[in-house]
Amino acid sequence: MRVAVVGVTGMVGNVMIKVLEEHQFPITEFIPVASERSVGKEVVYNGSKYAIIGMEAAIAARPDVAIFSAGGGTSLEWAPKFAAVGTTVIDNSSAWRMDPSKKLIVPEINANTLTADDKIIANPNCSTIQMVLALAPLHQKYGIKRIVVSTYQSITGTGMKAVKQYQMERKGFEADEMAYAYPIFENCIPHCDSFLENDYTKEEMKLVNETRKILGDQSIAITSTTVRVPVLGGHSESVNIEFNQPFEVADVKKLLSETPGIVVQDNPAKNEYPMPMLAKDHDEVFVGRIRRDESIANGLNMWIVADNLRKGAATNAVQIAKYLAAHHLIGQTAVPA
Ligand code: 2RA
Repeated sequence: MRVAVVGVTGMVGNVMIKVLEEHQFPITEFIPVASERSVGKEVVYNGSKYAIIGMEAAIAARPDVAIFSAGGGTSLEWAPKFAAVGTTVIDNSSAWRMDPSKKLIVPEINANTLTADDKIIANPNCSTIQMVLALAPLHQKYGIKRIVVSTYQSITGTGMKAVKQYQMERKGFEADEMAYAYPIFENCIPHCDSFLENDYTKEEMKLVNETRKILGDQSIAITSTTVRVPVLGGHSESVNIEFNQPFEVADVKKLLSETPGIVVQDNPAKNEYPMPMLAKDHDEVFVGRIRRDESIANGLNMWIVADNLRKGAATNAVQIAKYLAAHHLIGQTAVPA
C-alpha cells in the first residue's frame, strides 16, 4: 500500500508515523508530505529516512491512501486533487465532517458504511470520537434523549505553539508566542477554537453536530462547554446523559466493558478512574465514574478520557485505513461498490 501522510511535520503527523509503525500498516511506499517550507527535510519511518515532498509530487506518486492532518484550508484545496487520481483521503480537519456527501467515521461505530466510492472520509474531532465511542452502544440499547458535556482539553489539541507557551510559563517566563489569549499555566480557558454568533465555540458545536451525525440521530438534544487545561496526556470529559429507557448501572458498565476500544476504569474505593496521565500514548478510550444521575429519571453521569493525538486523531485515522485495506476498499484490490 502506498501511504501518504500529509502534514507530517505537525504534532498529529508525528503521532501518525508512530501509530502506522505500531499497527504495522502494510506500507510498500511511505510518502511524507508537508508544505513547501519543509520539502527536502527528512522524517524516519520504520527505521528508514524519507525526504518530505510537496503536494504536487505526492499526487503524482498516486498514493493508495493519504491521511491528512494539515488544516481545513489545505484539505479543502488538496483532498479533491488526491481523490481525482484515485487516492482515498482520510482527513483529520473539520473541512468535510458536516458535508452531507462525506462520511464521518469512528471505525468501531460506522466503518461498515464505507464503500470503495468513499474517496474523502472525515475523521471526527478528537473530543467527539472519545465521547461517541462510549455513547454509541448506550444509544443503541437505551436511546439517548439529551447529553450535557463539559470537556477538559489538553493543550496538545492546539498544537506545538501551545505546548511551548505552557513550558515557558511553567518556568516563569512569558511565552515568545501566545497560543491563547491568556496564560495557560495554572489556568483553565473556557475557549477552544473560535466563538460563533450563538456564543458557543466551534469546538462546542463540533461536539453537538458531529455526535448527531455519527449516531445518526438529529433528535438528540446536546449542549457542551469546552475548556482548555494545562494537561499533556489527553482530553477528559464529564458527560451527563438522559436516556429514553430505564437502565441498571451494572448493565451499563458491562455493556461498556464489552465495547471494542473502551476500557472501563471504575473503582472509587481504590481511587481507580481514568486520568490523562494514564491514557497518554494509549489507543483506547477510558471510562469511569459511572453513576446514576439521581436528579432526573434515566440519568447517568460518566467521565471519559482519551489521548487526543491517538484515538482522538492518528489512531482513529489509521484504524479507518486498516478497515479499508482489510475490506479491499482501497488500492489495487479495491472492489467497486
Ligand atoms: C482541540 N479538538 O483540542 C481540537 C483540535 N485538535 O483543540
